[in-house]
Amino acid sequence: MAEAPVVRLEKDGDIGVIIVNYPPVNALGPGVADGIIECLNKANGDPSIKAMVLMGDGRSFIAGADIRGFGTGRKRPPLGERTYDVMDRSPKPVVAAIHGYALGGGLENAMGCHYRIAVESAKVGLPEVLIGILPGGGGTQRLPRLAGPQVALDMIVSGRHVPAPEALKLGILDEVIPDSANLRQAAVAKARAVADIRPLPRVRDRDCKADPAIFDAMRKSIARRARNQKAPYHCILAVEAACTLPFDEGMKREQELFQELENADEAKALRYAFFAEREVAKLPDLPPGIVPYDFRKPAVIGAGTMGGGIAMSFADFGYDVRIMDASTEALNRGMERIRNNYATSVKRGSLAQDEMERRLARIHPVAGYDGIEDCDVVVEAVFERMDVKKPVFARLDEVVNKDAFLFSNTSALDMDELAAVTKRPEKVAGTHFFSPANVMKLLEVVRPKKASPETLVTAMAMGKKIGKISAMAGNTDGFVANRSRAPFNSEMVILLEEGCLPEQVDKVMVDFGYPMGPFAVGDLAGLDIGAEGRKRRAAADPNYRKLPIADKLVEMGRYGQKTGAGWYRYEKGDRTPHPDPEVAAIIRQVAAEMGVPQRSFTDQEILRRLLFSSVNEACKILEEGKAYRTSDVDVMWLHGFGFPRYRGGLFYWADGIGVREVYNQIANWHQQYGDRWRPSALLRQLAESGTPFRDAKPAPFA
Ligand code: T1G
Repeated sequence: MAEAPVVRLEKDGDIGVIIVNYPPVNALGPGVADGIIECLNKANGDPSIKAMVLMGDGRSFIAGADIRGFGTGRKRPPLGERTYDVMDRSPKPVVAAIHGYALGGGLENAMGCHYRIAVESAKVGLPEVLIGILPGGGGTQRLPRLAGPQVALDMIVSGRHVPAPEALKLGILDEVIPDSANLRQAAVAKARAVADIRPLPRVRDRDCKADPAIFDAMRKSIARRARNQKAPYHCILAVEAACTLPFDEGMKREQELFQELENADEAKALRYAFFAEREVAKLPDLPPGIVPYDFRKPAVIGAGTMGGGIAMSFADFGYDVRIMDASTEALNRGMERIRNNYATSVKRGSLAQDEMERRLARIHPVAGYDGIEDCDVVVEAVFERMDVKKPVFARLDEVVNKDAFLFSNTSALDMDELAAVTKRPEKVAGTHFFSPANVMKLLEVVRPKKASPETLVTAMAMGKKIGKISAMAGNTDGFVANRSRAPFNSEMVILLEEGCLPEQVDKVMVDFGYPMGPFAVGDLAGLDIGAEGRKRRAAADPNYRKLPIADKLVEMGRYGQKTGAGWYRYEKGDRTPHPDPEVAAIIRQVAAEMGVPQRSFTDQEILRRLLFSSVNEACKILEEGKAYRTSDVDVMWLHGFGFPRYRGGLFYWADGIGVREVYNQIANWHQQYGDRWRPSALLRQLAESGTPFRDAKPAPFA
C-alpha cells in the first residue's frame, strides 16, 4: 500500500486545505517543505480555489525544522524559493490554522501566511536559540514586523513558547477559538471571508522601526546567563538587521548569522541535549505498551522543605494534593513556607497573585494518616534516615488503599529495604526530587528489584505530568545522580588540601559555565547536611576518604549562609560570598597537620580533577547496570546539578576531550593518588577500543 504523502491538498468547496502529515509533531522533515510548495502551486493554479488553509494532521501544527537534519550538510533551497517565499508571491490568501505547536519553522511558515487562526491551547514560538541557532526561515525578519521589535527580541532570545491567547494580544495571531471548536471549519470560513480582500496583508510589507537602545539593553540583560555562548547574541544581531535593513537584505543577514551557528560546538551540544532529554524517557528493557496509571489524588508525606516543594510541583500543574505531617506545628510551618515561596515569586513578578491563590487552594494540609486513605499516589518525604522512613512506609502500607503507589523521595537510602517493609513491594519505587523541588527539573526514578513495570512507567510519567524530566536509576548508594557527583564533592575539598582556595575552584567552574561555584553551592545547601552524609558513609565504609578541612568548618559551626559563614563569609542579609582569610588559614593549618605538600594548579587541572572523578564513577555505575545510557547521566547533570547546557553534559563534554585522554589522565592520578582514582573497567575498555562514551554499552539494568 502506497505510503501516505507527507503533505496533501484537499478541497472544501472553493477553499484548498493543505495538510502536513509528518508524525509525531509535523517537523519539516524530508519532503515536507517541497510538499507544501507543490500544494500551494497546485491550489494557485486551480481556478476553482479562491483561498487556502495550511494546517497539521495529528497533535500539532508544524513544530519546526527537523532537528535531525542539522549538521548533516542537507541542501536548503535558496532564499526566494522557500515555502514562505512562495506564500509571499501567492495571488490567493493563505490562512494558517494552528493547534498544538507552531514553533521555529512552523511559526515562520505561519507568518508567511496572510492570516493566522489558532485554538486556545496552542503555543507559538521561535525556540531555535535553545538548540544553539537562530530562526533561519525569516522568523527574525517577520516577527518584529508582526509583533514589534521588543516582543520579537524577547521571544527569540528567550525561545519561549507563547500561549495562543497571549499571542493574539501580541498581534501574532488574528483569531483564537475555543479548543472545542472545529479548527478546520473555522479556518475554511476565515479563508472564504478574506478570499477577495486585496491587497493581501503580507507580513514582509510591514514597517519595522526600533529604538536602537533596545538591542544593547538586551545584550546587557543576558550577559550573565549567556556568557560563553554565541547564539543569543546572533539572535539580537538578526532582529537588529530587521529594524535597519530592507526585508530582503535582512533575510540575507539572517542566513549569514544562521550559517555561523549551525555547525558550531554550542549548537551540536544543545542538539545532543535535546535528543538526550527525549531518549531518557525510554525504558528499553520493559515490555512495550505498558500504560502508566493516570493518577488523580496525590499525597505528600512530610511538610519539610522537600515535602513542601513536591506539593507545590503537583499544585503548579493543576493537581489537588494532600500534604500530611504527623505534627500540626510542622504542618503549619510547612504551609507557611509554601505560602512564602509563592509570595516571593509574586514579588519577583514570575507569578500572578490570583494564580498563587489558585495553586495554594490546591494544597490540602492533613494532620494524620486518616486523611489520605483514598490517595492513588503517595510520595514520602520525611527525614532522610532509614529508622524514620521505615515505620512511615509500613504505616502507609496499612492505611492507603492497596492499589496506590508508594514512592519515596530518599536521595540515597536502599529502596529494596524500604519496599520490603510493605506488602506491596511491586508498587514501591524511588522518586528523588532535587532541591528546591518545585524548581529543579530532574526527577530520578529509582528502581527497586520488585517494582512492577507499571509502577516504573507510572513514576516516570508522574514526573512529566508535573513538569519534570524523569530519568531511571538503579538502586545503589546515592543512585546515579548523587553517586556520580560524590567524587566531585570530595575532590573539590581534597584540592584545598593541596593548595587551592575555594574562590579559585569556584571561579574555574563559573568560567566553565556553572551558575554558581561548588563551594558557594555548599554554603547555600548547608555544610552540616554534607557532614551528615559523610558521617553515614564513613560508618558504612571504613575506606571512606575523610575530609578534615570540611569537618573542621562544621565543628566550628560554619554551616554556610544560614550561619553567616561557611567556605565564605556573608554580610548580614546579603547572599554574596566573600573569600574569608580565616578559611584560608584553616586550610593551611589542616593541610600542614596532614603533611600534604602545597602546590599551584592550572584551571584545566582543577576542572578535570572534579569532572573526571565523576566520569570515572559514572562509568562504574554503567558497568553495574544502574543506568541505561551515558546520555541519561548527562540529562541528570544538566537538570540536577546545573551542568552548562551548551556543553551537552558530563559524558558529552568528556567525549570532546576523548576517551583515551580521559583514561590516561585518570590512570596517572591512580598511580599518584591511589584507589580513589582506580579507573573503571568500562572506561579502560572504551579507551582500549577507542569507543566514545556516547557509544558505550552499559551492563543490562540491574
Ligand atoms: N525535529 C525532529 N524531531 C522532533 C522535533 C523537531 N523539530 N520536535 C520534536 N521531535 C520529536 C522528539 O524527538 C520526539 O521523538 C517526538 O518528536 C516527540 O517530542 C528554520 C531552524 C514540539 C514542544 O525547537 O520543543 O525550525 O523521542 O517528546 O514533550 O528557523 O518536541 O518520540 O522519537 O518533545 O510533547 C525549532 C522542538 C526547530 C521544537 C513537543 N523547533 N520540539 O513536546 O514531545 S529549528 C523546536 C519541542 C527551526 C527554522 C529553524 C517539543 C514539542 P521521539 P517530545 P512533547
